Amino acid sequence: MYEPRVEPGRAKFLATYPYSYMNAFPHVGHAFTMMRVDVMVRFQRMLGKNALYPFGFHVTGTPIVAAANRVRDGDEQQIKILLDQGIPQSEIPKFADPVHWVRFFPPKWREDVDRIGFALDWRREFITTELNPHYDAFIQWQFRKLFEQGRVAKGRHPVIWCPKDLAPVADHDRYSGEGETPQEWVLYKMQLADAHALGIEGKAYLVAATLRPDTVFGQTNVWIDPAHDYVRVTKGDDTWILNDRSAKDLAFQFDDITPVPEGAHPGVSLLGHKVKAPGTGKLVPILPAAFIRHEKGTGIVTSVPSDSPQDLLSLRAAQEGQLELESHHVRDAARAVHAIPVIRTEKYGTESALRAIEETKARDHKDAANISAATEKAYQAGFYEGVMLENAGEFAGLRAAEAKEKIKAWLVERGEAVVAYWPTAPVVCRCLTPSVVKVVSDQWFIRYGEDAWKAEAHEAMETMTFYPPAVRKQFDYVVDWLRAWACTREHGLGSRLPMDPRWLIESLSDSTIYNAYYTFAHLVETQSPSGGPERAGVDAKDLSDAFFDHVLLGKGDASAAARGSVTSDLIAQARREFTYWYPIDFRNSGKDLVQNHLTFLVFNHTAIWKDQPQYWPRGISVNGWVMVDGEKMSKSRGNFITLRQALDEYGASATRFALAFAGEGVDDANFDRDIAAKAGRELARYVEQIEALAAAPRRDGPLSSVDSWFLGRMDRLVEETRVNMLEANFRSALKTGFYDLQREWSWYSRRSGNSPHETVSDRFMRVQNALLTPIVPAIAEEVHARMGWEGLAIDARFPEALAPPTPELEEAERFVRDLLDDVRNILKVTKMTPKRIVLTTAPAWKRQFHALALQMAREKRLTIPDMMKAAMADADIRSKGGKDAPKMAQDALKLYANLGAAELEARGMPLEETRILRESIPFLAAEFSAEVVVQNADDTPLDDPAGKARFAQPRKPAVFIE
Ligand code: A2H
Repeated sequence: MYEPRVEPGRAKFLATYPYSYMNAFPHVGHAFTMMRVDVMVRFQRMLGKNALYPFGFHVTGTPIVAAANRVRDGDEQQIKILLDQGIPQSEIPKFADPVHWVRFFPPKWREDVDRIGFALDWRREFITTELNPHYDAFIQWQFRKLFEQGRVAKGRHPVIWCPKDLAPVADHDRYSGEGETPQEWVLYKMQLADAHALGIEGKAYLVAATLRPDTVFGQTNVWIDPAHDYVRVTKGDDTWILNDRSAKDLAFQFDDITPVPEGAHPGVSLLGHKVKAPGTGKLVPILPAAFIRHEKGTGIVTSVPSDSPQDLLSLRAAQEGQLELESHHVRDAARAVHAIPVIRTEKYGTESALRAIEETKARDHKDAANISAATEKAYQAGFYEGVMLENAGEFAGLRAAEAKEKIKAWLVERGEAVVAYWPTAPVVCRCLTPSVVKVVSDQWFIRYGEDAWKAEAHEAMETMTFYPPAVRKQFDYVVDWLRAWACTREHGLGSRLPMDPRWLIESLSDSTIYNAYYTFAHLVETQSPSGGPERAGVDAKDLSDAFFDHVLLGKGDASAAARGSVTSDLIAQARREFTYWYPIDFRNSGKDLVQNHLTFLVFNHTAIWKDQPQYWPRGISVNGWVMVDGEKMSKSRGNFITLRQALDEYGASATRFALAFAGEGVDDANFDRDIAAKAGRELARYVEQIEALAAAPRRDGPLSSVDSWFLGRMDRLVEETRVNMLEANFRSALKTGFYDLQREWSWYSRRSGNSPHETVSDRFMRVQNALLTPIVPAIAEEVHARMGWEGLAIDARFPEALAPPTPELEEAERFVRDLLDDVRNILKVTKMTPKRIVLTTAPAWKRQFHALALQMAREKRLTIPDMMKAAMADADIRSKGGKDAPKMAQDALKLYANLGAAELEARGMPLEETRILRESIPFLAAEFSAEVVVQNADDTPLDDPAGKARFAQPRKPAVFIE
């Protein structure tokens, strides 16, 4: 049913979901994301497209192997994770073998996704890694291509690194800290003027970490934490003093760092000494500060009071003796220090720090919140807009941001600074070890940092559709921000790097262009990871580079690429499949993959299909996380739901309904268990509704205005639903295509005295069923079959809006609906049981009055004096309503002054109110079980026992009830 074939000439739609990692059962979060692809595929099929939704299984990487090892080692926590998933104790030992995971989970996934009814083409399934030699050949080819283009290369780069696993820690290898990257710091080597006074032989340096080397010429002193014990390490021939944690961290970046045992230096012992400031060579004092945090930098901070609010306030504190540990020597040394301006900004002149402190009213050196605000302000002004002053020597006149890079290089060159890295925020590996930054040089990288490649990625994205459109910005940002990506690992499952087979390609790198593999997978693959029948396929050994070159790039001819089981016919067929199905039309994933996978996908497509932009992706869609009952899904909260639990509990259609209802856009979605529980009943009611409608007596003959109104209203909702679907706003589609339509239908039923016109009723049944088909196909199929309609629901066309919009009829219905509400309210307030209801519509002169007011409102010149002038110019109004005019002008102003153009348009539409109400008498009489009289205030004689008729206004008939 979902195995589409190449049909030249027929538009196609390829939609994909990033294959999941096979270490657990799918949960409702997975289901939500997959469901979005499913709804889109089904919708596109109903638009007449040949739609393909393939599926695969990702097993590349370390988590499966790590988990298998834990099972082997009897790790209780890991075993519990498996038991909690319903795996029997007796089966557990098998999970000590990683391959067992790979064999176990895909069939389970298939069971679940088939049960929920995703429209998957199983012929194209596959698993990744060397365990699948066919896919492996494809990945090898891909990496050879990237290597030939110089996009995969060995390099020296900082990476987030696990000191326990001895491997880079990519986003999905992380327990926490997703998205954090190595941040570059500059370490100043501040040489101690009197190292041997501290018992150190040779050159010794305090090592201070800064993010602002552009301020190097403004250094006045250096801060240490007097209460902390610093350590000493040797670095080559030199001695470095810094805190213990940073010494350990830096050992991952510099080979020549050796700890010096017993090399502790209590901070306080450093006070009274001086160091040479890099860049200026001036001797500056070591002073104590209270703001230093030892989890950051080196625990030693150079001080630039002109540009750093923290430094300036700490200097004041030291000068005023506010720190306990201080001696008067320290105080005197501090008092000799004065800020040295180095940057001029338009906003703050040369005193950024001082002025920012004034603005934020930071009180003292401990006022952390205000200091941080001041720092941000000073930074924005100084770094982005500031210009270097004369004392910056060769850097004078440069913008600070530009000077930063140049000064950094200059200091490094002079041997006064080195570059080092820390993660932008703490990262913890899945093995629960805190990560560090390591500068690796024997590693392979994909060079996402190259400007030329970034430009290609931007170019590709220009013509792409993003769902929702706002995520485009994030993609642009990520393209700019990405750096070289460590693409290999020593351990785990994967494909080997062809250029250097001791390395395995890591899991985000082997999954960038694999959507192309789906297009011909069914022709080459043999195994069925999900437990289906074996496929004929080919011998993987025969999948040469020439094969992929021809099939994917169109190079050479099919016969030249033929080898053994890979015949030229098969190659030609594979090429037809690829050129037909590619590119990707819609790839949908959770928002966590924007910063890596989805952006990598764009990068790699532009590289592999360098001059063939017709194969670059066309659409990328992103969704938020799925909460359950408004809370983050977690095992400990007891709201973690696997897909199979949801299916057991609610059934497929109700689960689908609740997933579609859960949300849209990048905000977090919410799977509401109440909605899921109710959806079953709601859908059952829907089936009954259609059956009852088909069986009910129906009216024929000409259409009434209410019939026409409903047809028009329904088509408006059809159009809105179509747009919602196109934009992947499936929750809105459910609202317009089901809830709104049902509400209008029930109004229509009442209005037509439960005697719908057969044309209306037939169309409603078809339309409603079609609008529901992408979301709950099984229900739609059920209705379709019971109705005996031709073919299948899933093959029906998505309805076209046929009826022209009918604004007059819509306005008329709104008028009746409002009136109904008014009468209801009166009855509620007066607690009356009505016998007779008299409705009086406004007299001609009042209609004329309002027409004038609306006209003036449309022309944006509605004021009381002007309104009065216009009213008095009208003889009829003057004679009949002269004394009421001022009050009416005030009311009109209130009514119309704030309405938008569309509403003014609607209100201005002339309605034959009396006629409409007269036609509605049977309806109103039935709604209120009372006699209903309709008249116009100009009628004579008037049926007006209580003198209510004079309250009649246009669109608001006077109501008298007895
Ligand atoms: B900056 P972020 Cl002119 N504890 O350098 C507290 N603060 C530390 C630290 C530690 N262990 N290690 C470094 N820092 C400071 C210069 C500078 C800095 C100027 C202006 C702003 C500025 C001179 N001090 O930082 O929170 C260092 O001071 C503004 C934030 O990781 C380092 O750069 O961004 C900065 O904090 C890094 O702080």
